[in-house]
Amino acid sequence: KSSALRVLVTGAAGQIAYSLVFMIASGQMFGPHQPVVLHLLDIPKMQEALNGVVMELQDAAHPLLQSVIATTDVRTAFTGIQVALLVGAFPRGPGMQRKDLLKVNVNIFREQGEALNKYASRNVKVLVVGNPANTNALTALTQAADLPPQNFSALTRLDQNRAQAMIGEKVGVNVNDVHNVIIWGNHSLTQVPDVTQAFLTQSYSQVTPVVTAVNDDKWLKESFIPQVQNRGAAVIAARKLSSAASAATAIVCHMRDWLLGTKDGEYVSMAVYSDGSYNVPKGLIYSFPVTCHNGEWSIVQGLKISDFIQDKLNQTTKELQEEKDLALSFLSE
Ligand code: NAX
Repeated sequence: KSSALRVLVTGAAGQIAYSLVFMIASGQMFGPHQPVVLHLLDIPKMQEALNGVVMELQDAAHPLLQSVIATTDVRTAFTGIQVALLVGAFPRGPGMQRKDLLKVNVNIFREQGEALNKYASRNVKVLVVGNPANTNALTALTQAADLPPQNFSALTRLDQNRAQAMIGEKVGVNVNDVHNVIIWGNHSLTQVPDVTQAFLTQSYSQVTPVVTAVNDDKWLKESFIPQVQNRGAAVIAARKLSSAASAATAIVCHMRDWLLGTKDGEYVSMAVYSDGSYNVPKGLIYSFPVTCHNGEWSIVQGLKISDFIQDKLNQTTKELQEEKDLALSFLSE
């Protein structure tokens, strides 16, 4: 019997966590034979709500859940963790400037980066979900000098899942038959959904490029891309709350693929530390197509980038570079 994996979820009294912690406890993230200890962190004013989540976890009676540590103390939360799902962040209030929002979050992720460096397992795998996710991941990474930058990532899998579902809907195939849609860059409105490498596999029939199956360049450029970019806003408009269950599902996909590996011939999108691939400046946390084996990701190399996509990559790169510069200026204050 394998020993329990220590998994931290921050923002544990929030919306996404309310789906996520039950998925983890039920074995969907790490498989049906991997026991877990959940470390749950939220801020002091959420302590009571957090206690309620613990009660429900107990009542769900999942056999893989060995124990729960629910706390508002950063050190207790981060000690010995092997997986860190950093979901909590400061939300953007009405009238709040992007710059002010970034500053508050730089302070949160500075503290959490330091805590990772001091208290977490040396192999800890970190996924940042709280927005601005890419730059929050970069902030945490800069404070964790003793940990490899390859252990940090940010979530763009929800964007990928949205894009694949939209293509499946358009051409009338199950989403499971849609492969290798890429999300490049920032988890923001400048993200670049790219179907140039994507293909369909319908059971027992030929592999077809998505571009051929859709056969509508105007739709791909003028409807599909903005619809993926704006899907989060559409959910907020409808639900009066941001995406939560779909975000939790995407977090499960991201971590499962990272730890247990991607399928042969298939790649997934993860925002990771740029090594300069595709002329993306080194050191940005940038969403790339990756494959994963033995708990390590690698960026898929050699894909052909059209001028249309390259122009969009330049815009998302510029935005991430600006966010990085701003975050570094706050860190040096
Ligand atoms: P909620 O506001 O429901 O929950 C956030 C929780 O985080 C709250 O309970 C809050 O008290 C807690 N929190 C705040 N600061 C904290 C700190 N320093 N330490 C620990 N906990 C802290 O938000 P929810 O809907 O769960 O979304 C969480 C984050 O995910 C938001 O930043 C949101 O923008 C982001 N998202 C990112 C997505 C992505 O694809 N990267 C998609 C979904 C989501 O919008």
